[in-house]
Amino acid sequence: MKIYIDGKLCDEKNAKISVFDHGLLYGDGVFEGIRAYNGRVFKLKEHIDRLYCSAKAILLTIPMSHEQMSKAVVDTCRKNNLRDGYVRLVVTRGVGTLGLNPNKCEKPSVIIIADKIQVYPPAMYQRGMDIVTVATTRNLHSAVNPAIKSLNYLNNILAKIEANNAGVEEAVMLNSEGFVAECTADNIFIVKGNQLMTPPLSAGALYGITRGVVMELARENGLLATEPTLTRYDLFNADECFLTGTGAELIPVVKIDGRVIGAGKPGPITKDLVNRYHALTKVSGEPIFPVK
Ligand code: PXG
Repeated sequence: MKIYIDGKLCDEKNAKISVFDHGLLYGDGVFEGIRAYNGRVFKLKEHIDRLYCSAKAILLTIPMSHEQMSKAVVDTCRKNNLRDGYVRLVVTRGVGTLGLNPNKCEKPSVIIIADKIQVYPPAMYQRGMDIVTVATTRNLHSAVNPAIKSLNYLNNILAKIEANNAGVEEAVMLNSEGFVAECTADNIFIVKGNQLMTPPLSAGALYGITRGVVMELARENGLLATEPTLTRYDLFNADECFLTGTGAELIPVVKIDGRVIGAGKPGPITKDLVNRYHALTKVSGEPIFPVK
């Protein structure tokens, strides 16, 4: 595997960064997780735009244009002969001194890894997933804003550990007011009647790219897709529930905190959206290989 680091492609064993990089020392940086399907990078523009928004929010100037970044992602996929896989795009504050002042960092580093991903076992997509609400709340907007996809994922990792300790794979995170925000690496949706609902960004949800695609697919299909504030009560009494994320795609949820959701199996609206999502991933996206 070849890894892109600051304009150069290195062998995996030589793909190293400095121990003085503030991405390591302080989690000072931003990232994106992107998928490639059928020789195309899915929703590349949306991911690149979000990366630059995250960077702007932490006053990090990425030393490349949006176009150069998009090209670097596509080129890295092509050089790795990746048709279906996962791209991790990381921008760190760069090498600095021991002291957290970001002004002491010379230049941000850009890293692109094009690999494979398997977030959840395949059977879980068929059966549906059990999740639990955890005690660790989503970051406050006044602290590290939850809209920033920063290298500082410790809050989410703590929530993930709580989920693991409870014997499940994902955690529902509430915000500090007790409203549902999202999961540790996925947005959450419920279906009630012909309405699809997901927490608003103001509740502490990440502006998920998959979330946006699913809202669009739902509306195209005549569903009402809204973003109300949701409580655990709303989750427990939903007809259907599923999670969305670049890594997870769409995964049905059948139990939350011991409460069976709907019929206790993946619901018809969820299944339909899963099919529509997969169909879209196959035909849309930035081509990795020259189109003949
Ligand atoms: N919330 C959080 C906190 C996330 O990190 C999502 C929601 C879903 O957003 P997208 O844009 O992907 O629909 C994420 C995304 C991984 C991995 O390494 C994590 C994400 C994406 C891809 C891979 O587990 N998180």
